[in-house]
Amino acid sequence: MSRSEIAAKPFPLSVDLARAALVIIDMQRDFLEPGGFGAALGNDVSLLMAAVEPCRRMLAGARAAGLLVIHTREGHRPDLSDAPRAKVERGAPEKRIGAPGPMGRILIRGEAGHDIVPALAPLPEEPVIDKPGKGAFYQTDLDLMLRNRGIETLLVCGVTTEVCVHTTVREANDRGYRCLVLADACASYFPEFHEVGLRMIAAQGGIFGWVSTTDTVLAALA
Ligand code: C5J
Repeated sequence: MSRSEIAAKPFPLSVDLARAALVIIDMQRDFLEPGGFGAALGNDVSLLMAAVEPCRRMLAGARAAGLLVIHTREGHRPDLSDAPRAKVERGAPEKRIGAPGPMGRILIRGEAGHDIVPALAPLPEEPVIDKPGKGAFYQTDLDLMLRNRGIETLLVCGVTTEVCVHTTVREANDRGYRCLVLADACASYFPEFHEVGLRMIAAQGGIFGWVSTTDTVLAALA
């Protein structure tokens, strides 16, 4: 694979595709599906579901091009030993992490709602990073995996734009990775946060990274 110049904001990014990885953030049933935890909180999950097809196309393109694909999931151990009290003790007690939810205990590993949506199911050889925080680098072996493979650029998509995507991109940027965020393959329950979140990434000459689209990146991978 070769180097490719990918159109992006705030300026085109030159990507060595052999040193690029696709990172799909938290496309979990509880956040996305009607009948899940996100919906139970009163969110319009169709806003998040809109990112599934762009993510699916990006995933297919990355697999076809032989890119490393990494999936992440936000969640905790069943005994909550990895969940800070400050995180657990937030919101109404019946809607807290570990409480019984519509698809099993909320944000607990192994529960149905914690799983990735079927359309984006990881292949056995694709690493899945189970993360206790919003950022995919915090208390995980993601950085080690990326460095072992010589990865320099992350193509980032998933949900939600302003929370786990943003936190991960900020963490990655500080660790020296170039992050190219796929605007249409990210989503938020709050459209205005999605828009502003993307603008924040590309502002000030790309202060955290670059923003492009699924079609643009797929054309570069083809
Ligand atoms: C993610 C969240 N994945 N919003 N989580 O963004 O709590």
